[in-house]
Amino acid sequence: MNAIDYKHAVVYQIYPKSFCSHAGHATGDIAGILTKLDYLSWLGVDYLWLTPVYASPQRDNGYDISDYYAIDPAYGSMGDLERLIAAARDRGIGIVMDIVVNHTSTDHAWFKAACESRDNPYRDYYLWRDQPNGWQSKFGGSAWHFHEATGQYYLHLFDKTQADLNWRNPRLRAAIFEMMRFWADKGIAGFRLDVINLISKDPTFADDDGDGRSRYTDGPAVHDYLQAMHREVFAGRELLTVGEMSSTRIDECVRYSNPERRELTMTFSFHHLKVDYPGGDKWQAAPFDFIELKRILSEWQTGMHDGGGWNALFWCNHDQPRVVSRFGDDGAQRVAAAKMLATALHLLQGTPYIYQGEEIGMRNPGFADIDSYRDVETLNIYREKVAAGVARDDIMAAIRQKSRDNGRTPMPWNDSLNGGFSTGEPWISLAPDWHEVNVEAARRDPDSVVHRYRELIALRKSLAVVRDGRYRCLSPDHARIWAYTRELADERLLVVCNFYGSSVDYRLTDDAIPRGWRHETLFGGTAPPPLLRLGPYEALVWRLRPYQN
Ligand code: TEU
Repeated sequence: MNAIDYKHAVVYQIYPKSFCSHAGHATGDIAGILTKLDYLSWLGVDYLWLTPVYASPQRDNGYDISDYYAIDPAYGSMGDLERLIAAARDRGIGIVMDIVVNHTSTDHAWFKAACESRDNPYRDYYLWRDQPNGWQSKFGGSAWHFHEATGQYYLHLFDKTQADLNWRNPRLRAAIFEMMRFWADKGIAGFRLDVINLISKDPTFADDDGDGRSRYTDGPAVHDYLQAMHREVFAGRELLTVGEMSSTRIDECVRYSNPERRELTMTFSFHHLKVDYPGGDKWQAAPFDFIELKRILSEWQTGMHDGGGWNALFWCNHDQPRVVSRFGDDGAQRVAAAKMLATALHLLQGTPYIYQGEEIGMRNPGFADIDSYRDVETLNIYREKVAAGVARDDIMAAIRQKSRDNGRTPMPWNDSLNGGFSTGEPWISLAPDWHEVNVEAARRDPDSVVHRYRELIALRKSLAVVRDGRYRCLSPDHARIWAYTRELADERLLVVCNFYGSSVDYRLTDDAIPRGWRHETLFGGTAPPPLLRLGPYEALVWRLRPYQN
């Protein structure tokens, strides 16, 4: 496959810390990833996105980079990474590096120099003020931290050990572009850009009537910076570039990803993953709003298609709970629910991302005790809520449902010690069901979730309508069914998904299947239209074509 052929591609996300430890350590390593390339190639994915493996004090699991040019020794060496790039390339798989340029670790040499004095040449690589404003950190508390020795506050939109960079400084921009060229020249196939739509802050640092996000989200110069990055790094190279966009809008994502604008290839947005945040509050246990989920995904499908943008499609990543627990059923109907969720997502327009373990239907681990959690965001929020007097049971119910650690438990490969993740004691416990839910067991069972993922990946490559068809929602108001079509001139897909655990009858609308067209069943039951009976968590997919074809 042509490396930049992203419309046919499927990306697999690896969280190296929890993927596979070759060395038998607490955390995974690059050598461990190398041992799993044959599995990933069997699955059929085109790219592997590695979350950050650079040198880091690991306060935010690598999203706090202290040296962009070095591999963290816990993951291996630069030689290991070069071997991975080459071995993946031999299998037609590209490596996508995660680049974090909104902030660095406070252990980075630039920040240390910036702290030496107010007139140090690196001072202006970061954002300093005499007084904090009202902006809040996304990990809780004020976004400003006082630096005693120089008597000013620095901005940190995330943890206080993650200092925000000053993109208005042309020297900083040049240093970032140079670093990115270094990685591109190593032969990687793309970049995933962490919170890239937060890099341009309102230079007046004015407050808004919330936590400040409207002053730095999709900020004033962000498109200029990305066009500069394109000119300086991406132009003339075949790279998949995906931007992580926090609290963004469709029109902004069209700008980021429409090829004519020369910014990025595609964007991640998160609105569909806030449908279980009641009143916008993540830290309350709550069921998800199914109608809202459909509404948001439908709006993004149509808006991005019409604007010539391109969506990155995903249910899971290292910051999110497991989708089968979240929007499906992690009890008796786990397998059906996981297959249905995969089918609903992979037949949309965009580039699907599979997060490690999603393809075997991994569940949230359900850790009941705060000592089982490792994530900085989870631990901060726990402290904050306890201090505010919230009952521990209420906090723990929310953490069990929402913590980022739900997605970070080690990958279970087989039924041996620690699920084959490592012979050493893992840095965080495995989900307790690993004897049952592991890669070996899934591959053995032809009806398991992993085989559905494999089929969906293959389908995307063989059917033009999966890549190019226009999306139309047939059931925006139905309480249990998400039905949609994808439409090209003489080919359609009909996708009907039951998001709940009991059977339901669904009557197709008259225009779902054009008169004189026939249907071929790709997945699910064979009931004749227009009255369809869907089993619990069933996904039914028909390919529709005119009779004469
Ligand atoms: O995430 C950005 C982000 O907005 C989410 O972390 C979100 O705010 C968080 O999950 C709250 O639920 C990226 C990375 O994916 C994440 O792992 C990093 O912690 C963060 O940036 C900072 O680099």
